[in-house]
Amino acid sequence: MRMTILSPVADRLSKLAIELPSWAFGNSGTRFRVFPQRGVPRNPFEKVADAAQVHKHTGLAPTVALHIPWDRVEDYGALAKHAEENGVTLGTINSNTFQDEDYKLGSVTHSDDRIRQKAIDHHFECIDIMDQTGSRDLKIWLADGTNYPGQDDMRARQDRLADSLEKIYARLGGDQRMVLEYKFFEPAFYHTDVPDWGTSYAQVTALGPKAMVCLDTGHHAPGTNIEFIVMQLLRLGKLGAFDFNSRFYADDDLIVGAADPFQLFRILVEVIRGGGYAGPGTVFMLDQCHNIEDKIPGQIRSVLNVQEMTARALLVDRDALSAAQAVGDVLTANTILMDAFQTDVRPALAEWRASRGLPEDPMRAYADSGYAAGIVADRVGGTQAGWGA
Ligand code: PSV
Ligand code: MN
Ligand code: MN
Repeated sequence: MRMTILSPVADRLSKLAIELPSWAFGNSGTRFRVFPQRGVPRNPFEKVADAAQVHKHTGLAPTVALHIPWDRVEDYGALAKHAEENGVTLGTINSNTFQDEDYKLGSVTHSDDRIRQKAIDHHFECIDIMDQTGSRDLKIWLADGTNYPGQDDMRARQDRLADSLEKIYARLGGDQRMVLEYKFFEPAFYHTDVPDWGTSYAQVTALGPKAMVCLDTGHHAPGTNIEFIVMQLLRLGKLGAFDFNSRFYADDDLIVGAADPFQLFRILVEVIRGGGYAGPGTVFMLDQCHNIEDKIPGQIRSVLNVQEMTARALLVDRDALSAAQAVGDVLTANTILMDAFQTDVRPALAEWRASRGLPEDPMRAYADSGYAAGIVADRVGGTQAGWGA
């Protein structure tokens, strides 16, 4: 690669890896309507094949996260082999305790021991699956909460949560981890049992080093300074994973970097500053759905957005920034950050791709590949993604 603005950071840029959600490839929508698309996967094998297309054209997405039971199969070894044959591997296993009748009033926080044990057992099943897929991480997001003040004892629920998580944690193998995701509301509207990073942090810290926090960028109140939370969790050694997506109003799950690219940049600046970039500690995942746009190009655009903002964040002149900060030069410090954000890295990224044998324009390469027409012709009766439907 000839010298470009990215040459000084090219090696670090090549370390970027983003995990794709299997559920992004199935049909999804809102509670108002699901608009089905032709050619969507009919099973987890086809979801993995579609995810592999994203990696093939971008080199950025080597792993695929599964969601259980949506991605339940007879033979997980066969699914892992299929992934490898397609050039990717299976990543995080997501549990799901939000679609079963029994969990109306809670899952791992439920006051009924039978239901609580059922939720714990589901997580044991997820860990068994991790053993077969070779996945390291179990991701737990809980819909648990209440709708009305007085509906239940929030403190007792927190205690049951701690107890359940302890049992799940005890099942993890030596190299396995758990990440606990927080969300401030929905589907519960009065209180949520893991509403914020502080609660997640308190719960995982009580468990031990294999339990970490998962930060979903769409799970905060409007105006929240998410990069501050990123800084704090990295400082505390507990930022286990991101679920990247964009929001305008609530849990919108739009394409990452689409709504507020500057926020994504600021988050990535703190990730790099805090040592969370490209190490084993903090996984970059997407948690998105594509309700009205095509799914594979939607995921390609998403990983390219992350790459673009990562490149800009890597370009921040750290030494100059520290010097300006040290002397309290407010405007210079701000200018240094904004210079990096406002750098157009797209031409240099195209060259960076070409130098690695990747298409300069992955969106175009996918469009020209004929894959979309192939799946439309081959697949009839695709699956519901399971979320938002
Ligand atoms: C909940 O809103 C969430 O973001 C959790 O990560 C779930 O695993 C995911 O959605 C399901 O799509
Ligand atoms: Mn999420
Ligand atoms: Mn969400």
